[in-house]
Amino acid sequence: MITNKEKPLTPNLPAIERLASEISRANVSPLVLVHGGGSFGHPLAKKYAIGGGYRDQSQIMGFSETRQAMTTLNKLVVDALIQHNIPAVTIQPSSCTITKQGRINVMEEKPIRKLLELRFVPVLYGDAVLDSDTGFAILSGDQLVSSLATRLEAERIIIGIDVEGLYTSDPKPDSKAQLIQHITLQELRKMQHKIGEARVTDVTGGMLGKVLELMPAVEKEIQVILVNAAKPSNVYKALKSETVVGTVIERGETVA
Ligand code: IP8
Repeated sequence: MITNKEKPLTPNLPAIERLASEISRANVSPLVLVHGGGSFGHPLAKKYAIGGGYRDQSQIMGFSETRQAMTTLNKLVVDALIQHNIPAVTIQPSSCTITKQGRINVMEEKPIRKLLELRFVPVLYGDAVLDSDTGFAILSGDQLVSSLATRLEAERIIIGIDVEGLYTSDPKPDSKAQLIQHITLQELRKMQHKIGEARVTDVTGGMLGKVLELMPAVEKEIQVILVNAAKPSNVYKALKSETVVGTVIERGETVA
């Protein structure tokens, strides 16, 4: 969404600019922002198979390049935020996190807490990180959001995507696919098998995998809202807790 997915290393500057202005207008505090890798992180991570961990020296330059590409995208985001008068400060995930088998294992969160205390807006992103077992790994923005929200006891997580939310099936090939406007953890667990069944990653068009990553946060009673950030004002409305088309995920009744 904040990059042009078809073209490697190409930002979507109008989208970055618009989202920065929506976030500024909403004026929510405390706030932590996390962005993904888009066409900056993903093509390089794929080219050098960073997600699979260290195999040989040929990946070493690729790891550096992936990290550097992410700092380039992050700078564009933070520049736009600062221009809109948001006191944004980057926290580089790869400098404060170590994963174990791709899952966050060590995370120094004190600088983030301190920034929030002083009313800064910490900005993090999906990153290539060091891994205690596999050498390195890709830490997705989704895993980061879920873990951070839980650690910082966030009230809500707003996920800006380029579709309306979670669908019953992939809306691209399936015209009968319906937007799920509200789903509980229990209902989500029932959908979980769909991922296993499908040979392709995700039958709901990539969204179910994303949502499952957020389940640990929902379990802690943190509400998750998925909105189409490609549509102007959606992120603003979600930040202001106004009604907005999307998917709300809540813990619901205690799950047996
Ligand atoms: O876009 C992945 O983050 P995501 C970041 O949130 C990299 O999955 C470096 C590919």
